[in-house]
Amino acid sequence: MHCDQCQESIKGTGCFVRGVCGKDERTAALQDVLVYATEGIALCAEALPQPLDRKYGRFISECLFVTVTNTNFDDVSIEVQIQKALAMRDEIKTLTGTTPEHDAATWSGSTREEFLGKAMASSIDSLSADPDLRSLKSLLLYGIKGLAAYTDHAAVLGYNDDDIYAFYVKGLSALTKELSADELLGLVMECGATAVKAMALLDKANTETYGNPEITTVKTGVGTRPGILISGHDLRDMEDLLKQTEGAGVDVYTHCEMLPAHYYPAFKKYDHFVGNYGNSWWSQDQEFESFNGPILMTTNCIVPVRESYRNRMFTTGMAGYPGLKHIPARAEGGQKDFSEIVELAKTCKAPTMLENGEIVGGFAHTQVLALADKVVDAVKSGAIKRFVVMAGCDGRHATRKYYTDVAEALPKDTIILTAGCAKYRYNKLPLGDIGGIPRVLDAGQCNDSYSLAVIAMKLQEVFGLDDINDLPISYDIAWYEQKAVTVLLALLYLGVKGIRLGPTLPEFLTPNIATALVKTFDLKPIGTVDADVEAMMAGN
Ligand code: SF4
Ligand code: SF3
Repeated sequence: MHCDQCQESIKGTGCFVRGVCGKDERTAALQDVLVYATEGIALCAEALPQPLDRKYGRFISECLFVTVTNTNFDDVSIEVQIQKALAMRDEIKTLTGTTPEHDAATWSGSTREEFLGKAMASSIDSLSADPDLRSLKSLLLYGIKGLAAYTDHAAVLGYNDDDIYAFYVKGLSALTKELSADELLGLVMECGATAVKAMALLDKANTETYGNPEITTVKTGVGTRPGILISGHDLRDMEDLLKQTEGAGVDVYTHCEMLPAHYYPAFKKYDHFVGNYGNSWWSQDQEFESFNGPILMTTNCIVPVRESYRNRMFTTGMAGYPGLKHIPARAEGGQKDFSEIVELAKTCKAPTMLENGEIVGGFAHTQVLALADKVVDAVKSGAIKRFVVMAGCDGRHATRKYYTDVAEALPKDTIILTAGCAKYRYNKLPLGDIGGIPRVLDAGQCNDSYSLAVIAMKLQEVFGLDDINDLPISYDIAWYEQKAVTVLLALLYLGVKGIRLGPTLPEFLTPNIATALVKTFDLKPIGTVDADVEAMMAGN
């Protein structure tokens, strides 16, 4: 195995024997083969007329989402997905009457052994013999993986964009071709452009389905009734679960990236939707234990499951873990059946209290723009000196304390704009407000980083600036998995310069490619807290 797709890959080289995430060699190989199978679909689909039948795009979204860090560790479900992918690829060949001359388009197999026999050909090392070209192809692939996750969420709510599906064909088939660095860089930028479309599509899907997020105070304590804990990013699962638990005598709590569900009007109406339990994904092994009731994991991030809660943890959607019950997909127009989870919850103890406070959030673009006059006045009067975007992912490493320290060290006349699970490093700190505007404005999940871009573009318009980089906004982004790569590419495509990226720059970037990105986009690694805060306050 060789995997280097996340920030926690073993330093300098990637993971070779077992991932820091818990992914073993066989699962890693099967995930690589699944990606390779989607490259085969894309290669064959180049001969299909556009727009593609959406079933191909939707299926590619699902396959790639399976391979996002911490989403699926279940070899059996990955094998089923590979079988379906090969069948789909062959269906396309029948339709077009042509077969591209590449192994990704011609190989066949149906058993685990045959799939594992393709591990070498599917590995990231086979993308190119040239380290810089392999680096660019990795950047493209990981960008497309995150894109696929967001596109899948939108599709679950009935929203699709044929341009995104067309880009899958272009981007994934490019991974099988010998292209120049300039051609690959062009595709990486096109991935950023497509990421903006995907996040806009998901924003539309979420807000048209569940309403515009509103300023909300979420409780972090617990009640006396048994609870169900729901984590991950899938709002449609949230909807089904809330409907099926109404009047059942159990409460529903969010964990990690599901916290922003509380901000949507469609979910606020449920009295039994009571609060958020715990922190970000990596502390789940302790928090799931003390929750005492069933846990539903709708997407990433799963950490190796402890015996103490194994029997009450469930996966659904693209998430999977060996030995856990998986709730099957909903029939067209129907709901998923969460009855087993609800019945189990009724037999469980209430959650053990971890804390008893509040988190304020719901500052997506409509809510912030509703406050635009107040925000603009505060900037003009000097009450707000600077905005610092600290969106992205959280992770296990102690070095991420940097983000807590930056939040605390920033002067009191700064506002932190956040989205994603990165927020757990500072969203419970008493940072105060500026004239009633909280100093931490949480737009929502990582995909809601789109909201932060919309807010920036609106401020640019209000202040009549030609360049988005002239705004008093700095970017201090934390990354972990591939969705953050996608968000980063979207920001670069939008012309944002001078982004700090940490806690480390991606290992899959070779020194040459990292230097090129630093030169073109002024992308920076993080430094010390004091130096970074001083530089950001000076507009650097
Ligand atoms: Fe290693 Fe990250 Fe890959 Fe897991 S996802 S194997 S931790 S690089
Ligand atoms: Fe977090 Fe996994 Fe990336 Fe959606 S839940 S931001 S890491």
